[in-house]
Amino acid sequence: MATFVDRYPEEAAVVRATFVVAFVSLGIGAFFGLIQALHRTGYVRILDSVDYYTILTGHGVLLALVFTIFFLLGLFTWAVARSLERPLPDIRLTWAWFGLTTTGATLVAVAILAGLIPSLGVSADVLYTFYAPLQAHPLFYAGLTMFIVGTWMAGADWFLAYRAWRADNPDDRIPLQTFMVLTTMLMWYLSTIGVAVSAVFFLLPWSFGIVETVNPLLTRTLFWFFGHPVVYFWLMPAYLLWYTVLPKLAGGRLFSDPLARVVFVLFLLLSTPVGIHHQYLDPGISEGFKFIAMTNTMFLLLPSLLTAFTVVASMEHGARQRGGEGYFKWLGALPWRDPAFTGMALAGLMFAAGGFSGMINAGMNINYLIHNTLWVPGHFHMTVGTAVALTMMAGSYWLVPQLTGKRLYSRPIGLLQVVLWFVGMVFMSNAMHRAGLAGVPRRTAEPQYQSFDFSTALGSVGELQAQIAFGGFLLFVSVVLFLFNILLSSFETPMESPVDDSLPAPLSGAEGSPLVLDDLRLWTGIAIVLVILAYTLPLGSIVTDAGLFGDSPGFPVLIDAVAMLKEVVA
Ligand code: HAS
Ligand code: CU1
Repeated sequence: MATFVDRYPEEAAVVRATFVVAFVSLGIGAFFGLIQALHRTGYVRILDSVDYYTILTGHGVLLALVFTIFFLLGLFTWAVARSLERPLPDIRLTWAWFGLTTTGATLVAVAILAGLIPSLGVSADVLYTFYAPLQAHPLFYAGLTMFIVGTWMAGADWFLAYRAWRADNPDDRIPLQTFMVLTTMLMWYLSTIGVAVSAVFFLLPWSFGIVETVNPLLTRTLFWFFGHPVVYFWLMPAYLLWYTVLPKLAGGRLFSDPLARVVFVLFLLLSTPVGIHHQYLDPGISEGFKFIAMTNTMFLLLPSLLTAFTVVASMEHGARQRGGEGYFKWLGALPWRDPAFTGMALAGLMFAAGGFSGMINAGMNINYLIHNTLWVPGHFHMTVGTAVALTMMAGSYWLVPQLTGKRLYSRPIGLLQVVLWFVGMVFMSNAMHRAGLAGVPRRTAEPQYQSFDFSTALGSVGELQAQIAFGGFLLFVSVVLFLFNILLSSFETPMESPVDDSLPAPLSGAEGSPLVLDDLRLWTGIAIVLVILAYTLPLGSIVTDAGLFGDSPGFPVLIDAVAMLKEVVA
């Protein structure tokens, strides 16, 4: 079987382009992370603390939004072409969304980094969550809007490919990888409504001075309408790799295709109506709505717990095909020398801990203890920072040879890199969690206060700071090794024999699952109803309390139109 790059050369070129943008963002964002880790622990301060927030905004945007989503764009393009066994409908549309997303991301990055040169008068020190009352230059919101529209176009590209495939295969079940892409994009279309409304109707006109004020709680709630689902937009590509590639790397087969479909349908249904779990301490939202968000969040643990079961069962199946035995000894039979396998397995292992800390976050009462403390960055460096980022790096070791036709430069370096990432993250995220419990705040350049010492139950904050700096340093070294390995792979000689990118059939296939699972219209309809139930009243009360635009009446042109209408009617 020819390698992907031979079968779909044009799609492979787009995937390579998205990976280049993703990896450049990874490198810059990781460098900023090193600066932050050394700065806030007091070891090395190369910039003024006032510039820390520019670097922190760059770190969050380039890593959490650009690196992850550009990798997703490439991975999903690969997965759709591969699993439908056909090229995308029109490569011009594909390059168009790549161009729009890349231009948008570049404008956002320019708006952020311009903040380091005050004379430019452009800044966006709004952190990656960019909610008011922090305000960025219009360039930031314009770039963000372009980026989001570009991702919508990418989704349309993949849906058009699916529709063409469906016309030729009216009775087949949706191939699993395409099913995962389409359900993820449906969730993305629904959840990005919040951030698109916030950016286009409120933040952009506000940053242009067209409206004087916004209602910060409204724009913040619209952000979190999107802000929790976006974490699953990062996670679902990792899950696509854990479900469809990791079993093969383990030498086995996916335990259950139907269970995988159930998991992705649950994410489509439940990802969006929970965003208020980021706002347990926000005034202006009633406790009742927060309680509903908490309850929904607890349901949301199910798809990941199902994943833990399915993926580990698949790994065990692989291990036993390789001669593994016993209750746990089979772990030793797994291919731990393969950087792609070991990176994904370690990412999953850390996600078990990251998920646990997510459960702590989700408890309304216990959240009061950790909200806005360093515990939360501890949580998301295990989730997006490892479950997602390490899986994407590990997956690249398996994907890049298929996209270039050239072998990986060094598997040993790849193995060292993934282990270094895991060890660095253990140090950094564990210390962040513990510092958070001692009350150390997040998003602060200098978390020390006059005549006040944080006291921890175990050890000292100084010891925790050392672990954060040390862990952060290991993570940076790990990224350098990753980029070095990928870069040198591009200079390797082309491989004679094609890469085996075949994926074994699952142990229990789609044919064993109810056809209704593939009824994407039904699941999307239910998802929309759940979002309406979760958000109508909270948003309604927020607008009633403090208006659409806060203290100002809103768009002057709208005000005049309303006044004119009143005159006509009167
Ligand atoms: Fe979270 C805050 C709750 C998952 C990311 N989260 C954040 C923020 C980010 C983030 C970025 O309820 C900060 C936002 C900000 O800047 O303010 N989170 C949860 C819950 C889950 C969860 C309940 N988060 C994620 C994922 C993320 C992510 C995934 C990124 C990808 N999170 C919260 C809450 C807050 C929050 C509150 C607000 C805190 C505050 O007050 O600000 C759940 O989805 C977790 C479910 C996961 C599990 C684990 C299952 C285990 C698996 C591993 C299988 C093992 C394998 C390998 C495959 C139950 C699937 C095994 C290996 C062998 C060798 C066998
Ligand atoms: Cu969340």
